[in-house]
Amino acid sequence: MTTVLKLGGSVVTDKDRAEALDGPALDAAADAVADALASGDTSDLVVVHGGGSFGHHHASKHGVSKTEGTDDAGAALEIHAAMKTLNDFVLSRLHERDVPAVPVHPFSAACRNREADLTLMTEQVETMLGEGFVPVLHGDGVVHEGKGVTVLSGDEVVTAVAEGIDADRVGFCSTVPGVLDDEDAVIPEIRSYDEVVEFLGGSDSTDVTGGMAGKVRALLALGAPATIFGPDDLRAFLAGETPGTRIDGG
Ligand code: IP8
Repeated sequence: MTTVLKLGGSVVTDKDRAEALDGPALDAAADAVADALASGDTSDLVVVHGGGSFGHHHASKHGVSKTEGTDDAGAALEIHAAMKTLNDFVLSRLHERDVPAVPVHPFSAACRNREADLTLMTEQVETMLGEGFVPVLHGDGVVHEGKGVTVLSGDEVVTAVAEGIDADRVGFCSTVPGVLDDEDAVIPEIRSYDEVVEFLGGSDSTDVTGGMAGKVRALLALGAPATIFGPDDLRAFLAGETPGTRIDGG
C-alpha cells in the first residue's frame, strides 16, 4: 500500500515570520509518521511538504508565482535554497525518530512546458521506496519553458508523484479539518465538483495560491482516493482511516 502524505506549509511553519518553523507541530507530525511506520500501519510512504514561510517569502520578494517566472538564476536559487532549508528541517526531525527519510528536490527533477504541463520524474522515488527509504519532496521552483523559473506548489508535486508511482492513497494534512460547508461543518465526502461548487466559489474560480477549490479539482481527477484533514487526524489517516473529507472522483 503506497501512501503520499502532504504536510501543509502552514502546518509545519509559522507563516507570520519569515523562515520560521512551527517546531511543536513538525515534531507532532514526525512522531505520527514514525509511530505509523514502526507499527506497520503505514509501509511505503512518500512525504511532500509545502513552502510555508520559507518558499513563499522569497517567491513573493522576487515576484515569482505559478504563472509569473524569473530568468534571474540568483532569485531562483534563493527560492530553492529556502525550500531546501525547510526540507533539511523536516528530514532531521524524521531522522531523530529513526525514519529513513531521504530528499528529492523537484527543481532538478521537474519541468513545465509552454502550456504549463508539468513533468516530474518519479523512477527515483519508486527505487527509494523499494530500498526502504521515505522520500521527502517539497514545493519548489521549477524551470518553465518561456518563463524561466516559476513556483511549483507542493499540491502539484503530490498529484504528479501520486500519478507517477500509482499511489493507493493520498492525504493532505492541512490547517483545517477538511473541506467546510457554509456552516463550517466538515463535508465527509466529495464525488464531484458540482456537489461543492457553492462552498468553493465556482468552477471557474482561479487558483493561484493552492486554495481549496484547486485542490479539490485536482484530487477529483486523481486515480487514487484522497483525504483532506487537520493535524489532529494525522494519526488516524496513517492508521488507514479516512478522517476529514474524502475526495474520490471514481
Ligand atoms: O506551499 C510552495 O509550495 P506550497 C513552494 O505547497 C514555493 O504552495 C517555492 C513557494
